Amino acid sequence: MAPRFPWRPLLAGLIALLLLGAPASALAAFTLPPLPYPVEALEPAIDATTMTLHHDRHHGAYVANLNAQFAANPELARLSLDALQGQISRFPDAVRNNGGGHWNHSQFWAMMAPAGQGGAASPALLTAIEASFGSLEAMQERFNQTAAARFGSGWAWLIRRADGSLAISSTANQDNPLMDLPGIERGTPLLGLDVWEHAYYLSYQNRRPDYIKAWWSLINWDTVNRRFDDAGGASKPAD
Ligand code: MN3
Repeated sequence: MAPRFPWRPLLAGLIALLLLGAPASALAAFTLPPLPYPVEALEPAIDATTMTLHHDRHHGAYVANLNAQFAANPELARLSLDALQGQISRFPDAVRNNGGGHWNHSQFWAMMAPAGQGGAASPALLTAIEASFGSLEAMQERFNQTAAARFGSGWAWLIRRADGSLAISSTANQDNPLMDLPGIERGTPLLGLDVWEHAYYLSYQNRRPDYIKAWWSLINWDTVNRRFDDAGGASKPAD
């Protein structure tokens, strides 16, 4: 009798492969989100080539490099991208830089919209801005100064502090206000601006202040309003 085809070991092997293989592939959990608008949608403030390079290559590299850290840092598999930010001090610099880069850029795309399509600041947010800065214009002026003054690469932020007040802050490299690191003012980022040269150099070269000014035409206030409400709005936390 001819030997039977080894279905049983083959099937066992396949099941083992699925069981062992599934967690391995699930480890590489982070994915590059698509832009919420076409690459040319933010022109002329941000050109299509910059958007393509910035999203596909720069943000794409942060995601790929973060996923490459799973083997050395298996606890990454148990954390959402949001939760990772608040525990970043436990991880090596490669996770800090790439995990921050992934979070920052994911928010950045969603905080922008084609000019004229981003709505306006809600009455609740405007009230909070006026309480903390005096006026919307004064907040923008403070933000612009902070973004222009960031030496080298980094981000400028409008944050909601835990007590409901708003503040302008800045972080170096790919750090952000959610990170549990010394020297970072903690808060919920409502608005963030990438002032790395890769974000503006093709159109603006060394004229970072012109990029900052043009960027205000792209604010997705609907997103900012929702982030403010989700963070608790103007209300102070219960004691
Ligand atoms: Mn960038």
